[in-house]
Amino acid sequence: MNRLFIGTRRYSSWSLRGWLPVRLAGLDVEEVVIPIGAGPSQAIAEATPAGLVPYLEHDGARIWESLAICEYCAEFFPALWPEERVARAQARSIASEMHAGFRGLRAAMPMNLLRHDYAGRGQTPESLADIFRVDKIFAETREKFGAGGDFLFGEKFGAADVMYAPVVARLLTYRPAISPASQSYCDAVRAHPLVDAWYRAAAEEPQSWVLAKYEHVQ
Ligand SMILES: N[C@@H](CCC(=O)N[C@@H](CS)C(=O)NCC(=O)O)C(=O)O
Repeated sequence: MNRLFIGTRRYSSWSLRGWLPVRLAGLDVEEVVIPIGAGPSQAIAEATPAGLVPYLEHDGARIWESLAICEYCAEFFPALWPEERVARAQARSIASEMHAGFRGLRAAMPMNLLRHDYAGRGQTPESLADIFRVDKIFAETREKFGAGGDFLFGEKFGAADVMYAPVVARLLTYRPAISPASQSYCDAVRAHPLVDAWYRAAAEEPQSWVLAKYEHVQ
């Protein structure tokens, strides 16, 4: 059975990083949504190898970790990574940097897609340092590799954009000061049809999945 396990769309930033490449690659999978809870979920622990979503089962392969899901999807849809070697190296580096880091940002500014305005909240020295670095990554990457396109590596929305899409969601909700170039990138990511589809599905989720800890960020 081909299945993609994801968590609550409004909060689960890692699930978005798994879902986007699966959809970009056009894999035919059934989506299984397991609502995330205030603490670790027994249902997620039972359904997935590492007790984490996203988790993909596809034609006998079992893949967990969002970056591994990106790599798996790129086997079917190589355009997830830039074709050119130097650009591809940059894409892999910034995607890995996201996957392994930015803990200050993630802790202080949890993703909440349905909160349209948390302006000024979540600003800690650590989150602001991470945002400074993200802003630099967006600016440098687009300047060197963007070729005037909307996304990090030009016209194609690829794996690096996937890894930063939940960061963009946070920047749009918490509205820290970012450069105009980063702002226009954020607007382009938000307007991408798949990102928009994820937001619309998040808005359809039941009220009973709302978690107080993500609704009262200071
Ligand atoms: N490094 C993992 C992180 C995955 C992760 O932390 N997922 C969270 C949801 S966003 C989760 O499943 N938490 C366990 C739970 O809620 O029970 C990845 O890249 O996929």
